[in-house]
Amino acid sequence: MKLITALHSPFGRKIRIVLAEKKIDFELIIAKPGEDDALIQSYNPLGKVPVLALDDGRVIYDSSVIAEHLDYLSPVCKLFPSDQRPMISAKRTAALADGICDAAVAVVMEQRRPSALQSQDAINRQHDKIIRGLAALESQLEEKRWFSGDAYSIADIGVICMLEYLDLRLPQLQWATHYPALQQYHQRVGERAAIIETRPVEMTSVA
Ligand SMILES: N[C@@H](CCC(=O)N[C@@H](CS)C(=O)NCC(=O)O)C(=O)O
Repeated sequence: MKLITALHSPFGRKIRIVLAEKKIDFELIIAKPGEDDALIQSYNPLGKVPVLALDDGRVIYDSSVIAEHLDYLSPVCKLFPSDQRPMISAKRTAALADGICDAAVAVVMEQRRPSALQSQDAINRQHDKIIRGLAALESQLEEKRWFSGDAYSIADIGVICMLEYLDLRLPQLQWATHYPALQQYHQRVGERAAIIETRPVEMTSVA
């Protein structure tokens, strides 16, 4: 199977972590939106990465669907709880983390426009989503070891990818100084091998 993604995409990183945790072999095709749009659009009409191209010709997107497919493929390191309540809780937390990433991507894209065309209102609206999302995750985590139930799951992968994407693209937020439970959680979970080996090169530590 082939994974088509940009290395800095938090959504693509989620899938690289899932593949590493589940020890599934794949071919990585690096494609950047804005530079490799024709290639990306040939797989996904939305022109977004990540995309997973299966050996039987099927193509899967978006990242949440890919992650669920990979979890179904291999029993190693089950990432989607099978019981309904923890499964919905894990998916909801993963959706919240993805939504924060969507807002962070929107801020970055707005800030890349010529300054005269940028809308501060649009930036503030996305920024507020990020802050509300982080506050919700902080209170959801409390003293817990994992976001969903008593095991590492897709929720944890989504949250870690989101936190490290904020460090990479919006370091001025300094989320770690405002959310101590998330900061401690990140220190601990960020030491997993699959997370270390997929970390963007600009980020060499979890500090
Ligand atoms: N919901 C999608 C989001 C994917 C996404 O927004 N990817 C970004 C890169 S981080 C992208 O490809 N953007 C290009 C575009 O929106 O045209 C997923 O989970 O896969």
